[in-house]
Amino acid sequence: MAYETIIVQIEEGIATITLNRPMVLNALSNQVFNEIAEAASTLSADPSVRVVIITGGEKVFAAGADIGQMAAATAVEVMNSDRPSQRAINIIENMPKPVIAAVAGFALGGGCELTLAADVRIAADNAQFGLPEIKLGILPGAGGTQRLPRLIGVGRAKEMIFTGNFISAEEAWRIGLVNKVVPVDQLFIEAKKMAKRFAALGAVALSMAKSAVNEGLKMDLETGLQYENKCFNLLFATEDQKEGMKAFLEKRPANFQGR
Ligand code: CO8
Repeated sequence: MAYETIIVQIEEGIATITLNRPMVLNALSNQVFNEIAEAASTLSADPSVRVVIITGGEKVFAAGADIGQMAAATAVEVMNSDRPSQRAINIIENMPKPVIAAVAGFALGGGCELTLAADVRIAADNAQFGLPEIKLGILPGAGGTQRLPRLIGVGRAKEMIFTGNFISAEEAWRIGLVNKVVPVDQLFIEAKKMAKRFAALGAVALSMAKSAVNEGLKMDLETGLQYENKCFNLLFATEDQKEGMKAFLEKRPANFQGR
């Protein structure tokens, strides 16, 4: 599929999805969400892709869902739409490989919510995060009311959701919303560095570890521990487990094949 609102590049097993609507600060129209969903599904199924980076470039991540597109919608239209935003963000969250959000500039509303579906968030020092939906008379409806409290705790999440205030990259790091803050000119270098570390590891183990965390968060502790145990057991059927442990015992780097 030829994309019009995103750019997809693949280099040495690392795929980068770049949001590309600079004139409207990468506002996320339904077309953008549909293209993200399509790209993420394609990259999920491509065994040569080990890690995915999602970014908006060095100036802005995304200033939210496209307000122009939503302004005149009726409740019935919104209810009956197939919710491209939720669908795309869920696909990103459930990709069977690590997803890194590399965030510069504004990550607002649906843009912030998109970053919450990534496994790791790296912020440039010019990044600003916020859920300003409340100021538009709506709420963060692309997962923000659910994923944000799970990530940073209920109190801080409610403050962000109820005030719509933007927070700096430093503050986002302090409250655990982002993993790392780097100078903006280092953003892609750091994201690639982390992606390369993931890419060198066993793809099946990474995928199972991601599933154990994501699915486990939906379960009570006892069920989650059982699920973790099943994932753990299954990894002993992989060549990567044999190779990883053999390499350790032979005091050499492991050569994982992703099977
Ligand atoms: N949607 C559409 N266009 C936008 C958006 C947006 N979210 N954000 C910015 N733009 C456009 C502006 O209209 C402007 O266009 P033009 O040049 O034609 O006037 C252009 O981008 C540049 O923006 P500004 O001139 O406003 O730039 P500033 O630097 O002055 O301000 C801000 C930057 C502070 C980011 C400001 O643009 C702003 O407040 N944007 C809106 C932020 C916002 O409220 N985001 C939340 C949107 S709602 C949402 O995300 C809901 C998600 C869940 C539901 C999903 C269902 C689809």
